[in-house]
Amino acid sequence: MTELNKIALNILSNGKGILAADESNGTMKKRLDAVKVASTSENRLLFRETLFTSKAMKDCIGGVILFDETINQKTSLNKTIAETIISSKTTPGIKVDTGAKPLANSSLETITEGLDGLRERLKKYYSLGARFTKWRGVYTITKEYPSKLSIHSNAHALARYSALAQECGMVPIVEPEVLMDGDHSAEDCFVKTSEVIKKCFDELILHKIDLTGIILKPNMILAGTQSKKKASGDEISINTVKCLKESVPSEVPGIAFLSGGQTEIEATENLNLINKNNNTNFIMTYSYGRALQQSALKFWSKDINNIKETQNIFNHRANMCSLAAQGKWSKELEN
Ligand code: 5MM
Repeated sequence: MTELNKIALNILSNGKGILAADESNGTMKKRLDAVKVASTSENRLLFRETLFTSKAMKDCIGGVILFDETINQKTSLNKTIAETIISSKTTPGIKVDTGAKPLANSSLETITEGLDGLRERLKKYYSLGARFTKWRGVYTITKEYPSKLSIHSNAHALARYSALAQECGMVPIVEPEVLMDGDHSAEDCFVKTSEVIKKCFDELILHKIDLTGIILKPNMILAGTQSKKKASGDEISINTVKCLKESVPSEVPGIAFLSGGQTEIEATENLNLINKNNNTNFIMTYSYGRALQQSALKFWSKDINNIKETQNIFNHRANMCSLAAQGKWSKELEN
């Protein structure tokens, strides 16, 4: 077992998953504006420290994806964020892309940037305690998109990023996110997601990536948010497993889904069904941002010093996700 494989398995095994707390300041401002809290660095730290010191960190969270600002902050006890996360036997990780920018010659689509100077940034993050990294490519479904150009160029960037992360001793999370926005069908989502993921692995293999030392972070196979025909939980789970079985090489140790705008319950229920229908050797777990934080953030915004109750809400959500990652969740447990 390589060191990278060990890190990946540590993050994903035993019903654990990933807390995606890597919202850039722009996204965090949107989240905080929505609950009427000022988006200052102090408030961003206060909310995140509340989550990072909760009980669920020990029981349910194998890794936390951080944003650059957060990994450089110190907690109220004057500990670094990485130390705080490691003290729960959880692994700190870091988002290293610098965002999705308009793609030249297909400017309604995006290409994720951040390769310039990446080797040096990775070394700095390693010295700060990060042992895994994240890079997200974003794809939209319409009649003409995602274009071959966007599928190819984002896969190429994901592979170059992965090679640099592994060179530096860190596990790359490869996140090709096919967005839920649009009126496309679940069948369209299946076809496009399969094409996107297959192209990512073509490029990862070309760039000699150790596939046992990566984590794939894909979307589930869902109909678009404006589609008239929604897929049932059974359809979502069966098609998601089928898509991944056909598109992901068997050496990959695990898959950690993004929630992508599903409600907390939808994301939990679908993950549970995916695990019930999982006829692969891949670990299938969560790497949720909104579907782990939403209720906690809403409660916290009413009283930002009520750490205990905010943590209780987060603990519950993380417990539910952890049960879903083992196929042991049921609706009754939500009460
Ligand atoms: C946490 O949000 C991440 C994106 O932040 P920026 O847009 O500010 O870069 C995002 O990559 C996230 O990790 C995934 O999309 C999963 O989050 P959700 O909320 O979809 O589970």
